[in-house]
Amino acid sequence: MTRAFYVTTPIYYISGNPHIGHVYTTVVADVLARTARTAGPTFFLTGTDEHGQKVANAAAEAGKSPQQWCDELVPRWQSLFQTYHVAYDDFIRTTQPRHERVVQRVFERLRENGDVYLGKYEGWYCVPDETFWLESKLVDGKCPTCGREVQWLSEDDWFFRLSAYRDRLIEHFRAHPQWVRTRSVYNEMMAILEEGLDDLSISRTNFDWGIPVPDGSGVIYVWFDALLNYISGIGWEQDDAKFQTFWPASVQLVGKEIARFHTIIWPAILWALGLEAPELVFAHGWITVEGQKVGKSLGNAVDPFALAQRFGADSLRYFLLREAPFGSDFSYSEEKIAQRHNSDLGNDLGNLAHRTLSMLQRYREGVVPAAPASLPLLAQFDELPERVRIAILDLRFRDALEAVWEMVTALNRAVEERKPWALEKECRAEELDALLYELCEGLRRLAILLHPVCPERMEELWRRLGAGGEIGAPWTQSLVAGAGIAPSTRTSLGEPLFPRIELAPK
Ligand code: ME8
Repeated sequence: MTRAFYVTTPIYYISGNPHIGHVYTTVVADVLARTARTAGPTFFLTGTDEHGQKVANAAAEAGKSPQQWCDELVPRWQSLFQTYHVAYDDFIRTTQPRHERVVQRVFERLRENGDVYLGKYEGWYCVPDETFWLESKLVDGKCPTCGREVQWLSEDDWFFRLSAYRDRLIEHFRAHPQWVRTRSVYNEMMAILEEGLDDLSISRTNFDWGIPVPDGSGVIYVWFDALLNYISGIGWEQDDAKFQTFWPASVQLVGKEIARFHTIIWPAILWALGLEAPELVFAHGWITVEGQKVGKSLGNAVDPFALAQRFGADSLRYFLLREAPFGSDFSYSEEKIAQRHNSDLGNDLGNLAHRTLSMLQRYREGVVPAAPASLPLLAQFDELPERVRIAILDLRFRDALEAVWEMVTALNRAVEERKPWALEKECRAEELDALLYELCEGLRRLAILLHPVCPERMEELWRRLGAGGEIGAPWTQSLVAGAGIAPSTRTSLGEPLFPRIELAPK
């Protein structure tokens, strides 16, 4: 049996509006989950990180209670993900009782086993990043990550004995050189480990928007709280069957700025609980605009609702996966999105669909002809589904799409070389039937292969083809085991799938 697949995104701070960076990680997780679901049990968790000083400050500025603020904002995030056709299995909010219970239980468990102890914290704190910093790490007295002001904290806090896990972390990194990707993040984390680890303060007493420390003063540090969503969201100590099925996570996706929390602090917490570390933490690069990371706090966020309306959610999804190898930074601009949309989706794929379906209308009244004895054009792509699946599950999205485009290109080339209009004129009906059938069947296979990336548009293509059954059905069966498009199926032409986008000249 295939092992179950569990993919997570970071849970997002709801201190402001979502932007394209949040869409990015969530869409990637969705593509993984949609692909994994065609092979076996899959769980995809995303959600919102609602505690901490940063959210409390944002609520106070808006004149609202933090809870009211969160309750009002969560639907915006959920509708954003819906706009981008994200099919998560669960959406966790850290203010939900199912999560709060887990955080308190973990805290108590670790206090009992000595991994959590009372001490004094004196040092610097960056509120926007919700991160503690040693004096020596500050750059010009400011946060080394985001460059903003830090505040001095002096509190009696609870500490997590992170330093005790250093050797095990180093061993784990050495034994599993692939468990943290990309390689540069792996190296960066190794360097931190080699430098040494301090224990981590995990409670705060100077504000109160958080999960209360059980039988103590203050609230639990937002990162300690937030990381635990990955296990509370699959029922740790609440739904054993589910938890056993899905833990350890197969892929935890994060932006590289929070790699340290996920590859150093998180495994240590898990080990303190007697649980396994995730199989893979993939820390990806940033979407940038004019060399700057897109982010709400840096003020260059782009409204993702407006982008979906302008370019189409599926075109954005395609752009995000195709533009750069997953892992590296890449710059975003409306011109680049429009270019990908017009060339790959419009001219290549959309045109293939449109010319096939319109020739079918013109020459065969929209009906799929009889299947020929063999499919020579498609035979060269019999291995493609497996190649694509392997590339996607290895997070090489660009490779996967390039492989699919080999087939798109081959089919377009076949139309140009074999000139169906000439076959029609010369009354070579059998040859024309064979070609049209192969093009239709090719489109059906393309719809399945691209469904994880462009779910809405591919479902539309599926309908136009009149293809029966489920588009997301197991790939190997529906693609290779002969369940091809049935002759006599009635197709429809419709408007272009990816209509051309003209950008106004600047
Ligand atoms: O860090 N490019 O939440 P957050 C690519 N609550 N991805 C980006 C991005 C960009 N410019 N900007 C944001 C938090 N992201 C914590 C996480 S998890 C237990 C707690 C994505 O709202 C990327 O995945 O600041 C990044 O790590 C995440 O959004 C940060 O979201």
